[in-house]
Amino acid sequence: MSEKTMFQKIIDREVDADIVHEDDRCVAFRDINPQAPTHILIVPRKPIPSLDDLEPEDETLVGHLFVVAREIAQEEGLRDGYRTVINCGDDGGQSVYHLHLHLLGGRRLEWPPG
Ligand code: DGP
Repeated sequence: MSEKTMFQKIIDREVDADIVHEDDRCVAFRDINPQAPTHILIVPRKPIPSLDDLEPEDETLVGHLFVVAREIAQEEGLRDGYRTVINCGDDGGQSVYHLHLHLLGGRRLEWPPG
């Protein structure tokens, strides 16, 4: 069996994280290296490595991640907007191979990304 990712260890409560939301399908916690005043990762419990590994059966799960992102954005008071990002693969800047949705806000974010 392949080694658990850091996010799987957080989901399994083997590694500490600042968890802000948890339900039967996902866990959300603050990024250890925040790029904005609010930087939260929304991670499905299902260990899907990346966006590129999604199956048709994951459609509802991915939608759920975005609904949770919106709920957390409201709780965090991100009234002026926020950004959601999924990095995919090496060129997409993915470093942890357990699918996750970044929620960033609390400052004006630039576009395009580098
Ligand atoms: P990505 O590059 O899209 O794969 O984003 C991975 C993010 O995960 C990155 O912003 C840093 C964060 N991260 C990595 N390891 C840990 C950890 O152990 N705890 C927490 N809270 N975040 C982590």
